[in-house]
This record gives sequence, structure tokens and C-alpha cells, in this order.
Amino acid sequence: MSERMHTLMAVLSAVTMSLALPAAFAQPCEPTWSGSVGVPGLNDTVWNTVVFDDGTGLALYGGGDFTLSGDVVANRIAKWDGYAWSALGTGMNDTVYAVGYFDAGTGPVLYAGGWFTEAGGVAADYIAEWDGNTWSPVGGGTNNHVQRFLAFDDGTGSALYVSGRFTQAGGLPASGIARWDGATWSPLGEGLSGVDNSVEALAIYDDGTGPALYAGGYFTRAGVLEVNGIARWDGSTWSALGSGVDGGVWTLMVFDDGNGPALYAGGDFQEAGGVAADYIARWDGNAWSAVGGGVSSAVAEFAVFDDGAGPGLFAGGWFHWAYDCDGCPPKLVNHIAKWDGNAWSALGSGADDGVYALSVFDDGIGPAVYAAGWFDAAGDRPAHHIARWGFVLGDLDCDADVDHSDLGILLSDWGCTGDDCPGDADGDGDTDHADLAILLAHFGFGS
Ligand SMILES: [Ca+2]
Ligand SMILES: [Ca+2]
Ligand SMILES: [Ca+2]
Ligand SMILES: [Ca+2]
Repeated sequence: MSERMHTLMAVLSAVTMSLALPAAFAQPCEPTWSGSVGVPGLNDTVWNTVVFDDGTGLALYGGGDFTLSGDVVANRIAKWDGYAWSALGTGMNDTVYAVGYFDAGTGPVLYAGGWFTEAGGVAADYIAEWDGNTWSPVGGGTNNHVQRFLAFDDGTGSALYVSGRFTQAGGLPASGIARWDGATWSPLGEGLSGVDNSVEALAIYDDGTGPALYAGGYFTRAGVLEVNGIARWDGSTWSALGSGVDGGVWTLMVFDDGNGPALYAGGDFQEAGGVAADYIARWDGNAWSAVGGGVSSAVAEFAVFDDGAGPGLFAGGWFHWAYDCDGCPPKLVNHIAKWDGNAWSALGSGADDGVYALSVFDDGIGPAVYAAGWFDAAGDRPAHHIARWGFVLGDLDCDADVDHSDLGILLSDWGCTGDDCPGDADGDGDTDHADLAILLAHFGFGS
């Protein structure tokens, strides 16, 4: 982009910010994939994303194996603010598997976890914190890799729950999971063990008896209790969810399909509570059930998002096919699909390889799901390891960009009033300066 365009966009962006925009925008287009032209890609796998506000505004943070985000050198962790990528210092010396955040009372802090032993050039075993300028180790770290973070208050105060494949945190025994309160580490009972000793997913769910922490992964026991891949921590004890699953749980998320909030588990399993459930299952607090007929391979990540057709559970992973029921014909979805409570639907032609991370992020261009992982295309567009699925405000001709053709539509519709104004970008029943401001603020996105 030219300097002149930068200046123009900065001025117009300020103009737009000063206008009071209606809360709900018109969505004349179907949601679409924005490829690497809309969101510049990365040069290697993304394993996890999180939306976090460090005090300068919400942004999407991604961790993985990459060393370049767009044309910015960013070692295994990077920040996308909706317009540009930026690095977090010099990053890490090895893979970042997890990004998360926690406020210990001194303001929100970003955490990264993974295989690394250095962050920002400083020794940090498998976990580090970022204060906005500098990386620091976290209380002696862990003795093996970190896989997930979740902030939760179990009744004893807010803390960051850290999971992974470790057996120690801060030098203390802690099997697969530990609690960091901002100053000290503590174990969760005897932790989770067996198989790979790896805890890969964390979620908070209220089964009717109060919110509790749920952990999923490759483990069979919590102390002497048999749990099989998933367990519930109430702040003092672990409990099982029926007989658990017959493999590993990779992701957990609460979703209400209309019958009340339930906990959805995805991963590498084909049975939950003894019921056939291919790679995805639903726990309602008492029993497991299948989600339609499941999908054809592992589910790596969930997100809940309303893309205009109603809220749905978005699932990403290794699968190509989804089934509305056991025995229903397969639907080709390609690594990402939406479950609305009754049926699966594809997101265009999906992604050309594994989807490992999903985050809902309103980047200022419109509400969207950001998918990230191992792929190099989403929809029919090149998309290197990250792609955006959603609306593009100001995209009047529905081709996932805002350019001169959209501006042409708006100008030829100038002054229109009523329900059928093609230039009505903000959906308030006219085509006027407010619509022009939206187009100009987003001008150049995706083109
Ligand atoms: Ca357009
Ligand atoms: Ca166009
Ligand atoms: Ca309007
Ligand atoms: Ca108006």
C-alpha cells in the first residue's frame, strides 16, 4: 500500500470513528473466506489463537511454528490487529502451542506455552509471560511442554490453569495440569495421569451444580479414579464424566443447541460413555450423546459464532466429511464445519489441510471466525495458515473485498432511501455519508 493510501486511510478512519454507527449492520452478502490478500499469511503452522486486549485494543494473537507473519519477522508468536501483523519482541526458540491470558490483579498479561526454553532471549521453560514489552519466565516453568491455558476462579481466587505434558510446575509435582496465581504454582490434587500424561483441552462448564473446570487429553486417571480422557475439577476434587472417551480429547467448548448449554468434546476418539461418537460428543451433565453422525477424522478446535444464519458450533480439524446422523450421507466439508444443533454445514469449500485453531474476532472489518492451522487455501483463495470467515463491511458486491467496484455501487446509489438500497452499507435505510465512511475506512481490504 502506498504512503498516500496510508495517510488517506488514517484520515478516513478517524472520520469513521467519529461517526456514531448503528449497532447492527446490514449483511447483504453471505459470509465468505478472505484469503491471504485480506489477512497476510504465515510461513508455517499455527497451533493456537486467542483474542486479547493488552490495553491498546483487542487483537488476535497466534502461536505456532512460523517465523514470518506477512512480511514481519515474528518467531512463533505474532499479533494481528485487523490491519497489520506485529512481532512480540524476538519471540521463542521453539514451537508455541498455547496462547492465553490472565489478570492477577495488576492488569491483563499474555501467556505463551509450548516446546520452547527461551522467550525474548531469556531462559523460560515451556511457559513465558509478555507484559507488552518484555518476555519473562513464569515461576520456574514446567518440566515438559505446555499445551493450553484457561483463567478460572474455582472459589479460591482467580488463577491461570496451565495444562500440558509436564509432571512438575515450579519444581513441585503436578501431573499434566497446574494452577498459577501470579506468584506461586500449586497442583490440582494428584493431577491427571496415564497414557501420555498429556492434558490438551480446558473449559469451564456449569452442569447445574455450579461452574467447574473440565480438562481433556490423553490420560486415564485422576489419582486412583478412572476418568478416561476427560475429568471435572470442582476446586478440591476430580470426578469422571461417565466412563469418559476411548481416545484423546483435544478441545472442549460449551454450546447451547437450543436444549440448554452442554459441553462438547472433540478429539481423536470414536466412543463417549460407551456410545458411538465419531470424533465429537456432547455431555449434558449426566450423559454422553453423539453429535449427528460425527465427522470422519479428529476434531482439533471449536468456536461458537453466529455467521448470520444463527449461532453454531464451528469445528476444525483433520476431517473431510461430516454426517447429520449415523448412516446419513456424507457431506464434504474439508477440515471445518458448522453444527447448528440439527445438521452440519460446510463453510464454502473449506480448507485444503488441517484446521487447528479457531477464534471469533471482530477485527473492525466485521464479525468473523479466524481459522488457522496447516492449510494453504481456504475457499478458492490462497490462505497461508490463517483465514478469515465472515462478513466484510462495505463489500457491496459480495466478492470479499472493498474496492472501486463497491465504491461505484455506492456512488450510483447515492441518496437512495428505503429497504432496497444497494449502497446502504450500515443498513439504516439510506445511502449517505455514513455508508461512504464505512467503505473508505475499509477501502483496500482484500483487494
Ligand atoms: Ca467488493
Ligand atoms: Ca472487488
Ligand atoms: Ca446507510
Ligand atoms: Ca444514514
